[in-house]
Amino acid sequence: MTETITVTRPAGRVALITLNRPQALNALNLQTMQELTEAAAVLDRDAGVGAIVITGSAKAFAAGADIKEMATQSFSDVYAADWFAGWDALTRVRKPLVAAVAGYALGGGCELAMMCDVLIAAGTAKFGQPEITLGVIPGMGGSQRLTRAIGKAKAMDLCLTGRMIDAAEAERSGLVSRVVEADVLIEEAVGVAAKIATMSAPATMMVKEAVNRAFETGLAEGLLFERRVFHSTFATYDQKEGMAAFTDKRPAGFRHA
Ligand code: CO8
Repeated sequence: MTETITVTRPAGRVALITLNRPQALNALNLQTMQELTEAAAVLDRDAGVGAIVITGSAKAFAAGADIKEMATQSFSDVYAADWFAGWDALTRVRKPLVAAVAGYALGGGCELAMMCDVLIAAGTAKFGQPEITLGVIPGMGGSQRLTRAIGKAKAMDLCLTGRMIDAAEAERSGLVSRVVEADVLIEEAVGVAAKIATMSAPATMMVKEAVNRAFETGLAEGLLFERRVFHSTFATYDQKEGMAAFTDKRPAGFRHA
């Protein structure tokens, strides 16, 4: 039984996952992450499903990660729990994912849409990475997938200013593949998924794998990531203790936090 999403089967081999936290504009809390990734994994294993559509409401696809849930977390909390790493499960779904976006797709909402393979927007869609206005940066792939999708100049613009772009600009930028009227969004997205679901199942998975390969990181990026994480260890007690213990020639008393 899920509380933050609903799962339906609107057409033969198509499953539709609808985010369902209207009171929070579908803000993505940990429960949503768990329910959505689990539902997608179950559908991925279901031989009767050929493609999966993910959508929100008319007002909001998702207005970001849940700020109220995050607000009081410490560095140790988010680091130890590896916040947002659970979303990676969605990118391991092998069947094509179609995002149907109406209204706000902000922060984690934009990042969730970008984890999908085909992104269809209603004319009402608004995309943005407003994390900078909260004093943080994108944490679910926004700085990486957005840059690959729309290029450095636009990604820097969106991530540094937090401004929103409308569906037309998102299409011009290459973020979305089609823009449709809001009242036919689900119908169109389900139609695209139904068409994909008629194709060879292994071929659709191979296309997905092949296109996604184009997004894989190279050595330089991996090294930069490693270096930045290395830098962040200097925020911990254990780095100070470990290095002091070396100098003092004694065993380190790590707190692991
Ligand atoms: N989280 C929690 N609650 C939210 C969120 C959110 N992201 N967005 C909206 N809500 C809630 C509001 O608080 C409000 O609840 P309540 O009625 O209890 O006050 C309800 O949804 C309705 O929202 P509004 O009244 O604000 O609706 P409006 O139509 O006036 O405004 C907006 C709509 C413009 C979308 C506005 O709600 C907004 O700006 N939301 C926040 C958008 C945002 O900043 N998103 C990015 C979040 S951060 C993120 O996604 C990644 C963080 C990565 C950090 C890494 C850390 C490890």
